[in-house]
Amino acid sequence: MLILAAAAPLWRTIDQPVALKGLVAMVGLLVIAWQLWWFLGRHGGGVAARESEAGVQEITITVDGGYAPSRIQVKAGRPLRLSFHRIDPSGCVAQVIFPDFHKTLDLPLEATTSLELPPTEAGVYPFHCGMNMVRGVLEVVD
Ligand SMILES: [Cu+2]
Repeated sequence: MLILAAAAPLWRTIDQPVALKGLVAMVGLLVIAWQLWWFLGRHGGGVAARESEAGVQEITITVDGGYAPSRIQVKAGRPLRLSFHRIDPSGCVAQVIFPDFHKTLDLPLEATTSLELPPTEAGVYPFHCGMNMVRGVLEVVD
């Protein structure tokens, strides 16, 4: 025999004050804005590489959920050595790619791996992880 439960609904709408609805919507918009900034925005100005006595520009970039610094400023026409120190176990950042230089660098965990780049013309040269999710920029200025 089939017994139908009394017509109590499984859930019911609890009406909330407009102010609370507005607050929840505002928080949602703030989270969206923060995500856009986090993934797409500029995070501060570039950090300049320092120059060794041999005239090689050098900078160490920490790889931990992102590149720190993620904007690197170097001078045009001088050789450059970028050292990546990876402490992030995520496989996402196990590679860094410099498309403009046709260079791909494997980054072993808990190690510092260096990439030498030839003297370059002024310009903006992005780099990114193997999946193009984590990004940085090399700014070469005259
Ligand atoms: Cu990735």
